[in-house]
Amino acid sequence: MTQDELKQAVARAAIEYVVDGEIIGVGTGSTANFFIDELGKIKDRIKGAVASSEATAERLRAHGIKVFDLNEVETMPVYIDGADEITPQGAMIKGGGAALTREKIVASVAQKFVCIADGSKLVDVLGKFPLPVEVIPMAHGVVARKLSSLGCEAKLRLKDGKPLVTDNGCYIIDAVGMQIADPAAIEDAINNIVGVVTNGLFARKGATVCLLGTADGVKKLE
Ligand code: ABF
Repeated sequence: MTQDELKQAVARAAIEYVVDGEIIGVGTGSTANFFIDELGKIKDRIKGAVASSEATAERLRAHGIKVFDLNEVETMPVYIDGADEITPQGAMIKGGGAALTREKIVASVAQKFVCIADGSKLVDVLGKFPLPVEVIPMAHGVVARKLSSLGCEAKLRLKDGKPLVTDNGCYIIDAVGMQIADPAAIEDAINNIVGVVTNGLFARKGATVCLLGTADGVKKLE
């Protein structure tokens, strides 16, 4: 099976977690896109969705799914999204698609986080994938220096030669080469750096369930 077929398989399997008549939180990225396409097929069963990025909102609307502003929603039963890395305990690195802050906000409102990923994302120790950190633009220099002192190479993410600007008008620094043995401690430490909006570690609130696409079928970790 190709990587896309594995992503499609987990996207289909995640439909089981959609609660009829409710609002669902929807993530960002290629796996989440496959999920949105599946959600489009059963859109009459749900009230609508909250999106973790402008790109996801656009795709949801293209399928005729109503997109709610998060401020109109107090809680939702489930948030479904991909990850860049995930441990068997459900701690994740996210933000390769630069949507980490909105993903973390929407996930914080959901009762359950269902992670959908192809099997290549499962790791024992997080950190091979560069850890994204969203920063206030005027603070990118100072934040990069403080991140470097934690033992990584801090690289400002660029797009077309200029700093990539997130949906929130901020920049992303990728922390390369960080060995993340204690994800919750590192999540807290980076969030405590002044100028950081949030970082891509989802450990304090990780995945409740992970659906992993493998050659032997979809495996469930919970
Ligand atoms: C989002 O999509 C991000 O947090 C993560 O960076 C990415 C995973 O991408 P893909 O599904 O394309 O592998 O969930």
